[in-house]
Amino acid sequence: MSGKYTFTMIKPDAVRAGNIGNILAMINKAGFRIVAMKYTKLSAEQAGKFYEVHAARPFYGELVEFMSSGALVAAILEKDNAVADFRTLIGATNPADAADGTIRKLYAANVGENAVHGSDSDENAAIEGQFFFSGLERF
Ligand code: DAT
Ligand code: MG
Repeated sequence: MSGKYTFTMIKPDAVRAGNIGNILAMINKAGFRIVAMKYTKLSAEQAGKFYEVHAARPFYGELVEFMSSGALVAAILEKDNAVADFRTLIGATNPADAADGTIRKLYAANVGENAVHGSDSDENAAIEGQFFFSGLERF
């Protein structure tokens, strides 16, 4: 079982498609509480830093360009078993492989532009949350 917190972004493709409300409704319905949230945009440098672990991957340049291409919604979410349950809610990285009813199955176009981010561990959830939010921005 994972801990109580995870971190998410509603990515620029989903923002452009007008799906912020639909995705937040699914997050709420699945039982996550919003601890922190902001509507913001990353510079290429900031997106590069956020995805630094993927720097050696062939898609890194594309990923950084996409994640800095427009506004996104960043949030810290709370629920028992948050990391694992949120990964279940969003579905596989490639929407073609994502289960029916998942956020990526419903709203993602392809593996590169896949609508939402979800942390992959408690440790990364904490690091990613700190990237966007101070202690004063958490409730
Ligand atoms: P996830 O977002 O499901 O945790 P990841 O951490 O492996 O997936 O990759 C981070 C992001 O990088 C992913 O959401 C979209 C992009 N990405 C991953 N694999 C890709 C690929 N094969 N081609 C293009 N972009 C990819
Ligand atoms: Mg990941």
